[in-house]
Amino acid sequence: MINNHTKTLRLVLGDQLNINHSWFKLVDDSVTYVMMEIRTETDYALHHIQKVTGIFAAMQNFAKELTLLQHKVIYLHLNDADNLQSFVENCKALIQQHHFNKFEYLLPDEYRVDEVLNNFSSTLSIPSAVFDSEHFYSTRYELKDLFTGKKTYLMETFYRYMRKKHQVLIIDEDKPLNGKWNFDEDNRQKLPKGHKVVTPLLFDNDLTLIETEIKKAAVKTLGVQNSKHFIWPINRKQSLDLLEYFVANCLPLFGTFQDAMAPGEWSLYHARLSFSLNIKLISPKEVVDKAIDAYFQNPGMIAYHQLEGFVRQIIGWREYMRGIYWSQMPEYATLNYFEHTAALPEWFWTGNTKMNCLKNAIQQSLHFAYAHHIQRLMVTGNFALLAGVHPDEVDAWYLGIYMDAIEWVEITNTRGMSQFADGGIVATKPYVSAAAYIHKMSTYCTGCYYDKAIKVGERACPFNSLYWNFYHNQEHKLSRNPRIGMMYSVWHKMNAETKTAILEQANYYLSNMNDL
Ligand code: FAD
Ligand code: DLZ
Ligand code: SF4
Repeated sequence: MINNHTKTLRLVLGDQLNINHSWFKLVDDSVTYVMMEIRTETDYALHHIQKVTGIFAAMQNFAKELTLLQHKVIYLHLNDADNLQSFVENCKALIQQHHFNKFEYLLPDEYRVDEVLNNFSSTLSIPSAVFDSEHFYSTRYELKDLFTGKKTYLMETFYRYMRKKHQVLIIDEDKPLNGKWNFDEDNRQKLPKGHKVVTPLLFDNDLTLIETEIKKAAVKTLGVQNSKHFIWPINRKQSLDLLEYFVANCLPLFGTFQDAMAPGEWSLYHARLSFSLNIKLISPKEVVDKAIDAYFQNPGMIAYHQLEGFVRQIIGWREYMRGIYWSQMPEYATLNYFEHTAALPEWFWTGNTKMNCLKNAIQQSLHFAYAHHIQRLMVTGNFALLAGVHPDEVDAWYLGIYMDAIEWVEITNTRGMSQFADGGIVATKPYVSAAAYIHKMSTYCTGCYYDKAIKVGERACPFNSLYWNFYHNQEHKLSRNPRIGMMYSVWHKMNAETKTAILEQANYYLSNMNDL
């Protein structure tokens, strides 16, 4: 029964746009929802302009949807005169003005905001309550509990646990469908010459008014956009359309070309659903169920390894990263295993480098606020690690530049998987490579100023010397890693002259990083 004397203020954050949440099932006159565009959120990172515009658009659409459903909504726009520009100050003021006698919010995904709202509610003189966001498969601390007492947090262990627990692609209660948990060996090919990649589904949203407001407020952003034809999904319908398009057009080749890279091809067979997922316009379960339905409804069209690889990204990697985040924060944000100190090269902000792989990955990121996983891991991330960049700098870049960058999933991927700054919690070895890997998976090296095949000399690919320089410098930390031992035997077998030349070349590049 609804208590008429209660007047509740419920806060909905910009990444909590889950219309299927139980909060919204019942219209309750005693409840008012508040959503706010605020400077603490626009300014905690230097965000891509498309990310700020897209989040505001999605928030505004969500508020409209709630209003249409007859919910009471207060929406504070960025330039509203009464907007105090912080969650706490706005909520405080609203509670006072409207005499709310209860405050409720949904569990934030970010440690920073969690702390703020926790402190706020504990100092309030009115009762408060916090609710689950009803989005993820797992709870905040489920991974931590699963690995209690264990030294390592293997993703594969977590993935199998999740498959069994949620009965996803499982037979006889606990056995993987088709006999194996992981079919990755069938995935990951280079794009064949002449292969025509599927055209990405782009939306055509006119967000010029939102862009004008962001500019009026002089919010500092990076990257570019065409706000008259904004390409990302900004509501649930568009997110579902993108999901539909993905399963019909991209899933059949998702795994095959998951790690492929080519100039001009910015999304290949990737889903580009991470933005919709991370702001909760759609749920991971909807995405997984849709992909599985497509597989069973179109026998022969989607091979099992494509489906399994995709499902693993969502119920494996995505949930795993969230679990790692909540098991390790706040210390995680301070980890710097290799004690790296260098600054990010200036061209990370422009893409103006002669290194073709980096130029492509960075320029497309500035253009689309998107790069796929292997571009993030094996091009930009690989370079930052080999160049000894401080993980704070690397994190700040990744937290700003991508549409999907929210700290819980950004920092675990960046500081953990990509920079190995956690010393091996997420990854079992650093993801570094020389030019050979980039050439194996891409066509970037053809037409590059640098020569992929040489380690030393004016045109030597910087990855080649930086790679050995990194292993050489970190031998005391890495040589006992059983997955790396082989590399050290190769390094030790090189003659002293060659080694010196490689290290000199690397040092030259490191001293002239902005000119590469
Ligand atoms: P697809 O390749 O189509 O994969 C499908 C879905 O699987 C994604 O939408 C995503 O929800 C999930 N997924 C795949 N890989 C991962 C992963 N490693 N961790 C978590 N979820 C995953 N992802 C973010 O959502 N936000 C980030 O800020 C982010 N930062 C990253 C930084 C680095 C250095 C690296 C290496 C990876 C990062 N990722 C991040 C993970 C991954 O690159 C993106 O999720 C993916 O590129 C999003 O594009 P997509 O939707 O086309 O993904
Ligand atoms: C990323 C972002 C931006 C740029 N702006 C807002 C905002 O003005 N209001 C808001 O509620 N959320 C915004 N977000 C997403 C938040 O950063 C996200 O909701 C919090 O980090 C909680 O995880
Ligand atoms: Fe990148 Fe080196 Fe290949 Fe050039 S040669 S594209 S820098 S890996």
